[in-house]
Amino acid sequence: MARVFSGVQPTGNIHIGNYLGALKQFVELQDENQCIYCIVDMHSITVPQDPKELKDHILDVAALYMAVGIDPEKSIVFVQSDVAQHAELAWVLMCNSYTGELSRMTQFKAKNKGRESAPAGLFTYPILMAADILLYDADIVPVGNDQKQHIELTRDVAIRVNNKYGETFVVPDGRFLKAGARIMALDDPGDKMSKSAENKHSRVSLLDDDNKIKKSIMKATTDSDGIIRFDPENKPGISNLLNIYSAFSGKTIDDIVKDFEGCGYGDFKKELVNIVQTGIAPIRERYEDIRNSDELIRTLKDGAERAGAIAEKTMKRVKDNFGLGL
Ligand code: AQP
Repeated sequence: MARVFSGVQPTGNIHIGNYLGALKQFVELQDENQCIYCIVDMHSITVPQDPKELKDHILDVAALYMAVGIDPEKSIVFVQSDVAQHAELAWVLMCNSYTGELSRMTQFKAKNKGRESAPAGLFTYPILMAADILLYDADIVPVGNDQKQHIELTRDVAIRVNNKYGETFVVPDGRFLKAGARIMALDDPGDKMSKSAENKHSRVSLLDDDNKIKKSIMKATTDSDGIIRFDPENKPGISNLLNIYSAFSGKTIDDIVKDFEGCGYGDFKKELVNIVQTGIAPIRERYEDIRNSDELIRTLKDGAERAGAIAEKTMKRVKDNFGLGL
């Protein structure tokens, strides 16, 4: 059985990009693998968070995990800051990584745009992510395309440590889906869809009601030639919508383009609204029940205990190999 690890930041409500790029894979993988899914709250504080909102978002994301189909009987689900070894291992890895490689990370460059000085945590974020993954000897890391560079860095650091200190870490592989690997913002298809973007119509969140879904999709930026064709380079807006359509319907993009031959963007968008509303409604309904149940906290505490036991074993191996402690 392969070990799977991944996480989502509690920085807001999960959107269809997170769902199609990552969460759908989380669910697919849990029958055949040992899966560990984390709510990575320590990552979220690399940018300022309101403490009360953060606490709520942790539980929102946890409830959404279960609502999309993650089963805590099959998978371990927990909150990152409840397992102290994440921070402990991150320090060890930071001592084995370089400022040069971290400054090449495109996500850091994007989040740091326009600032004179960045929080050190924003800069070292990919190392905390490497620690999350390596702590659990993960073989597979299901993520969206935006995390490709961070997975590569994780592999580089793992190989570097193994070469220097002897076999310490499993070298993981990223797992990326074809249809949902990179969903772009609805208002600007040059940017990826993001939880924390200011314009709420840039995304569809899993908790949006039907009205909001309709508004956001109908307002989505397209182009002026009005022809439904998949061409991400020259027609990024409609290509993004085709991608979303394909991921929700399971149809190939070629088939969708054929189905809508001769139709305008308005007709296509109306059908997309329908498909997304239908896909999201059952998740939203399940979420309400789960979010309001006492079971949620118990599940997360139990998950932290199970994750902590694995993390402790890895840290013992790391400390032994590095000569740390008594
Ligand atoms: N637009 C996207 N398309 C496909 N996959 C995506 N992911 C994120 N955005 C897209 C994947 O979702 C998982 C969880 O992401 P995260 O919460 O750890 O952080 P992120 O990548 O920074 O996501 P956001 O939504 O953009 O959050 P903020 O606004 O807080 O930065 C990851 O597997 C990611 O690849």
